Amino acid sequence: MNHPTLIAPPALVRRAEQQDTQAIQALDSAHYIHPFTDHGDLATRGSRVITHGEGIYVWDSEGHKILDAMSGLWCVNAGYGRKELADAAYQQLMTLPYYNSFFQTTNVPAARLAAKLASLAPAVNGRRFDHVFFSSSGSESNDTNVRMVRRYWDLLGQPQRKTIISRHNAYHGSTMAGASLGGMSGMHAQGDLPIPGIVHIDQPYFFENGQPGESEADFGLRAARWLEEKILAVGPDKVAAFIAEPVQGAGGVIIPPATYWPEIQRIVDKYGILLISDEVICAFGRLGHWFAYEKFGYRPDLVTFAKGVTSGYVPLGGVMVGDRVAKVLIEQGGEFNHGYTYSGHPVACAVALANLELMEREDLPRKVREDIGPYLAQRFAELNDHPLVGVAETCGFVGGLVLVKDKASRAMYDGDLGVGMMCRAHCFKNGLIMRAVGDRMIIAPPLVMTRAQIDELIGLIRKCLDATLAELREKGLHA
Ligand code: PXG
Repeated sequence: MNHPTLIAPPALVRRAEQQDTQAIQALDSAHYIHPFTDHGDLATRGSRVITHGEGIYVWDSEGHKILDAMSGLWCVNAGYGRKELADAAYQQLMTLPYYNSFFQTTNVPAARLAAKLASLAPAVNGRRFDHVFFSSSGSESNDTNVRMVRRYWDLLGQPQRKTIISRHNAYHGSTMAGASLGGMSGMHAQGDLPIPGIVHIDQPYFFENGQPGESEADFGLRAARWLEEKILAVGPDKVAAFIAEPVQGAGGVIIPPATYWPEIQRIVDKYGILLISDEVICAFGRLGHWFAYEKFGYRPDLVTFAKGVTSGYVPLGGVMVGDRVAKVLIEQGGEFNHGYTYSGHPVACAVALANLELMEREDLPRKVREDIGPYLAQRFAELNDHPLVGVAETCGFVGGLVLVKDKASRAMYDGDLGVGMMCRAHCFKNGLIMRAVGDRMIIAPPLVMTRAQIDELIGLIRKCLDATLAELREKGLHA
């Protein structure tokens, strides 16, 4: 890589590699409750212990080098081992490790970062994003959105506007509000969710929901109009907001047809409801822009962010608050009874500032938009010739491909067979991290990838698809 990197100091790396994998796995299994994990299953398999990273690669405690095509969990946009991010954290820790922003106080990095983010968020139709609310995660940010949206309508004398419309298979976090806004049925089934006042429409997934003979463009319009139908069903005077990811990430990289977002914009405008763009995955260069609404040309009122703002080096999230909401909250709102201990955490904000400077200097959003994004698109699309692939497509630096039983009819495998998980196991075995969402295999690589590394990635994916196909044939499950 041609940028300065900080690999964990060699002595530390050696120490980590000398750790007895089994001893760590035993501690892990005995004491650590992992997110979204079946612990019975984990105990029998044991955790993979990741010890260090550099550039687009991570290493495990057995010394395996793995190409991380998921940027950790969609967040390590600047790649691993960036010394200046570690330096920024160290400097800030030594200067002021913590102070709150509650009682008429602020701190230097938080104020600077708010201004920086405001300068990066493009105005749309004269509406600006001059204000930012900070949290520590995407989930907290979406909880903030629910509170802020309801407060906004209360202040405007329309307290009956409480309902927020979201989409099935969306992911908006794991707190009570986040999981309710999300459309994951598995999450709703645990804990009596969604909470009241949150309803869902279907996702714009052409591969699955397009009708025979229907063009993708027509499907995009039809899918957007589900929003209008839901607004009318709930009652237009009761709807507060619509929330959506520009491209659904955790749902399996569902890229909406080009007609979808303009029609959504028309509908939210027609009924005057707020639009929340959840860009926890899609912002900070991921789709080739600082913010993804810019790519699709719509005009959100609130933008959720997290992950890539610090490249995941430390936790930070927040909400970009557009003029429409900020004006009401600030001019008419009095005290907004909401906030977190770590809102505007100085270390997180200092790392975010360093990360955004790094991304600006290396011109990563433009690189994704004009260089490595189109190259990834071209190389990833070549996988469409593989017998297991129903469709392979990317948007900026996210991509997804569907594993199918029959290419011609696009028939899917029985979900219980776990073909996606089978493929994921082959990826791990071959030094590649790719995620399986059902039978969709997805990627979101670090934005610092070179073209040669994209070639390496595509070679690895093909190898893993071949291995999956061979296993399916061995088991008599593929012709
Ligand atoms: N919104 C979106 C769009 C997200 O992708 C969140 C909110 C919540 O962020 P926090 O920081 O609270 O986790 C996310 C997070 C997956 C996966 O399996 C994706 C996320 C989190 C965990 C797993 O792809 N995205």
